[in-house]
Amino acid sequence: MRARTTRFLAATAIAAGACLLLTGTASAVPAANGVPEVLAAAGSDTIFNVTAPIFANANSGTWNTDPDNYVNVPPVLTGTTTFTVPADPFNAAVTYNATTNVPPDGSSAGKAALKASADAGNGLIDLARSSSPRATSDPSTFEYYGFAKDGVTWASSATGSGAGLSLTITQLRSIYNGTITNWNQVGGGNAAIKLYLPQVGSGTLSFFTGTVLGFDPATISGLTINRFQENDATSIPAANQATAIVPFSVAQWVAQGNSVSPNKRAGFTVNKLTGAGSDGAPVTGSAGAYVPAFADTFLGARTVFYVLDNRTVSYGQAKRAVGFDPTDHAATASPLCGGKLAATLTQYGFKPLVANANGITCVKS
Ligand SMILES: [Ca+2]
Ligand SMILES: [Ca+2]
Repeated sequence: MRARTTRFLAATAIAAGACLLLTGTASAVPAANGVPEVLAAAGSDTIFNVTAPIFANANSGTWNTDPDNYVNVPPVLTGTTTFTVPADPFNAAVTYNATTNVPPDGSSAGKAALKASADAGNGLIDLARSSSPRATSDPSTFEYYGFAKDGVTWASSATGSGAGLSLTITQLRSIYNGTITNWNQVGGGNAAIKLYLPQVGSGTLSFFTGTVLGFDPATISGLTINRFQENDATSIPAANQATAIVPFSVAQWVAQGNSVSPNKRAGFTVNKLTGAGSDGAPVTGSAGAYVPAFADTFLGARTVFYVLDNRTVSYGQAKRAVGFDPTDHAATASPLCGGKLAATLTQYGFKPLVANANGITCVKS
């Protein structure tokens, strides 16, 4: 896998002779600066896929006259696959692989890479994809731009022992604390429940354990916790899929069902979780036209973010694609924060945020 560089290279050649013609846009976020920067995002799996069209808009939208190249680093590489973040005036090219230089996998790793880039002044990672909010350990220079809501609920195989069930929040917690151990105790088939949680460092993991469950099952002695790559049911061994219970991002499930993200559902469905502020189905519609259907009051609803560090060398240029400034309104903010990408967000299974009085659809924190 290689980052798309054609536009960047062509634009670099143009900029070399004509950067004075790059007069910027009407945006009140930082103006185009004519410098051909590479803006690389890393971290969360949950918003990896939706970042592709957001960055495509920044790379080829008519609003952006700057010769920048927004690059979306995948959270996981396998086999001999590599991914190169091209060089720019501030940093040499860096190639990630599956073994010796793995990309940041998950929100925490993405934010650690952002901080490391800011500390080093090299601008390797300019944006962190995050499905978890600000942590007390974050540097004060981090800026969170929340741009949509995702839902996290439980999922099971549509052909397994927990197929099609509805669980109460109490039942879900009793399953993950080891009180309920068999699917037949909640109306399913007679089979031991295999507990799965996402990989350590996942924002979905920290949200599911910290907010939905209210405890971390990994701290309970005697429980067997299996790990899988978040939002990827194919990473669960086939022999365990029929009896597994997993947390799953509604957005990722919808995007995979709408064929805008690779389908890694392996026949798993996201299911009803009642008693948690949204008793209905988390998703409605049919294949190709699924939409998220959880209420904003759902305990499993969470905001997703792009995180910037205002110390990084390309901070202002990163903000042009995903942020806004206090004086902005819908027409002057980034397209994402001016509400112009709402249809894209929905297609990828996210609920756009409600616009404020100025039409801004992002929340800064
Ligand atoms: Ca630039
Ligand atoms: Ca950079």
